[in-house]
Amino acid sequence: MALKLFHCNEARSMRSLWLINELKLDVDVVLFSFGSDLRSDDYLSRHPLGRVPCLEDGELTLFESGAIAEYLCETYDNGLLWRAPGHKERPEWLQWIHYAETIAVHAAGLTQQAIVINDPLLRSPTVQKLETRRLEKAIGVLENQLQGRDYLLASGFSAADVGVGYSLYIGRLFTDINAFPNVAAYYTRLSNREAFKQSLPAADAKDKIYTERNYWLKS
Ligand SMILES: N[C@@H](CCC(=O)N[C@@H](CS)C(=O)NCC(=O)O)C(=O)O
Repeated sequence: MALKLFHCNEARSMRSLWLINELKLDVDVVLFSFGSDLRSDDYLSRHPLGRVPCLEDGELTLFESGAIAEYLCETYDNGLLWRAPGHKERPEWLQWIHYAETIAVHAAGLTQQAIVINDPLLRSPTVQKLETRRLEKAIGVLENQLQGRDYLLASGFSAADVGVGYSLYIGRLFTDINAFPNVAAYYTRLSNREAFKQSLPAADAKDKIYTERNYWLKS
């Protein structure tokens, strides 16, 4: 039976979709608009906060993109993306899977400031500055980690790169990642992957969260 993924274009559910595509699994994508679609009683019965992603696999319903990544790897991995318990890179793999959210929360805060809060007068330049600085600090950690290697783990590409790669997909809209040469090259490497491209919004998608390339130029 196919997996079912509740998804909004460019939201954290893109992580789950990208990983499902890397694993070449069958999936039915339920595509929601970002906003009121997520607050139906039906959807709230799956995700109590009405957020994405949410994954259904048979009887199982699971939310939180990091947990979904771990579940998909331990259930369906083809031997490449998981670092199983006992693997010497296991602790590091877990660390980077979850570090993805450390980056994403700053990008999400900036999304709220630049997009969700419609009225520019209600936005806070102080919050924007602070979140941008914290985003850049978090990306700086990747810059060091990627010195002399192509992916976060020495052994190569893994699900951790999918999680972090999504965070950079959003983060690069709020700061110039070219200031971090290792990260910029890493992001290019990730965004050239077929599975990444398959997780992007359709060319004619109307429900995109991000309609501009450089939100940072405005703050
Ligand atoms: N830590 C959660 C975050 C989930 C989350 O906040 N998703 C956002 C999209 S990126 C969402 O659904 N927001 C809708 C809302 O807050 O109403 C995860 O990684 O799954």
